[in-house]
Amino acid sequence: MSTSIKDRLPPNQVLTAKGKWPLVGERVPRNDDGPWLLHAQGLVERPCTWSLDELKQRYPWQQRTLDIHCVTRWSMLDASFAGIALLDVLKDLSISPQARFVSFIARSERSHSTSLPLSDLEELDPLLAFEFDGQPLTQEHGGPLRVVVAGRYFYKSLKWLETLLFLENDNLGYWEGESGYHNHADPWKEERYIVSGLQRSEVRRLLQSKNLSGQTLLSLEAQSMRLPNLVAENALLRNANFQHANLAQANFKKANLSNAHFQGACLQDATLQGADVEGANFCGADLRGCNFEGASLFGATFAPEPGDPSTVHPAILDSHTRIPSESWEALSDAQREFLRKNVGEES
Ligand SMILES: Nc1nc2c(c(=O)[nH]1)N[C@H]1C(S)=C(S)[C@@H](COP(=O)(O)O)O[C@H]1N2
Ligand SMILES: [Mo]
Repeated sequence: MSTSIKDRLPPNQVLTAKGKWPLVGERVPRNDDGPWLLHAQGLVERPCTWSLDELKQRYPWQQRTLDIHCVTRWSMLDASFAGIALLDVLKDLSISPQARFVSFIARSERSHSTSLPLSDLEELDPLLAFEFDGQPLTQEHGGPLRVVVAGRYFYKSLKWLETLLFLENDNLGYWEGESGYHNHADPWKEERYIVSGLQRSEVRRLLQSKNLSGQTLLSLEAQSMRLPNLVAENALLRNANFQHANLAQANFKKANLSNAHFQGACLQDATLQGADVEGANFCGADLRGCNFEGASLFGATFAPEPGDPSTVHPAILDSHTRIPSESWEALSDAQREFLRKNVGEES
């Protein structure tokens, strides 16, 4: 990897395999036959509505080549988007002086949203994108119209934009509220998560019971703990720190372990079936007999990436380790290569 590419990767991000753009979050917009309109509402002098054609005619067309950084650790460099600048649209609106935030709301079943402070817009210069790589955005990637905010984790880039809502007080976005994603989201400062609100004593009690099933414990600290046979089915354990922990035969079925740290952990005969391990790090972990069937592996790491220090060791696999090759798709080239050599035949 050339130094210039490394300089463009924020801390602890990995490049997606070439030409791969993972799908994250909602897959389809709300089922609605009406024409696609964009609304500006809330603290504006006059609410506005545009059709997509009006937007394209009215505002200068912009081509941007941007780097995208997903909170689950994959990055896509030099993504080429085209559309119009949000700042150009805002020039046409008289936004009330007491407005301090814009909430982007999606035409989606759960009215998915995310927000930005108005004071950050000048610097972030969000694009209202219609095209990717010279083609209309596909529906699953937010077509016909999505927000693209370079300089923030990709959850700030809303798919299927329908409403710009101007607010005095912030309206915390869907992922920011549901999953503890950091509301500022600067990838260069690694602002991924806010930490769990649970008391330390409560966390300790749960760990001692060895049963975390169904619990939500963001950014759990369990480094070097002895937790063999831990049961954590369906637990929400984003960003958990399990480095060097003993998790032999642990049951993490359907758990959310995105961005969890398993470096040097023992996961012998553990099951991660159906788990979300996006962005999780398994370098140096003992994965003999470990089962990843049906797990989601976007951005997961099992072995050093090119340029990593020599202190990063690969995971230990054996013929009983199950990492089905269907799930290798969105891994980086280096990770797929490692699995190809070490999972034996593509199981
Ligand atoms: N409407 C909507 N927009 C969304 C999401 C979502 O679930 N719904 N997920 C966000 C997240 S977490 C990411 S990483 C990107 C993923 O966009 P992609 O599926 O095109 O890669 O969209 C963001 N915008
Ligand atoms: Mo994301």
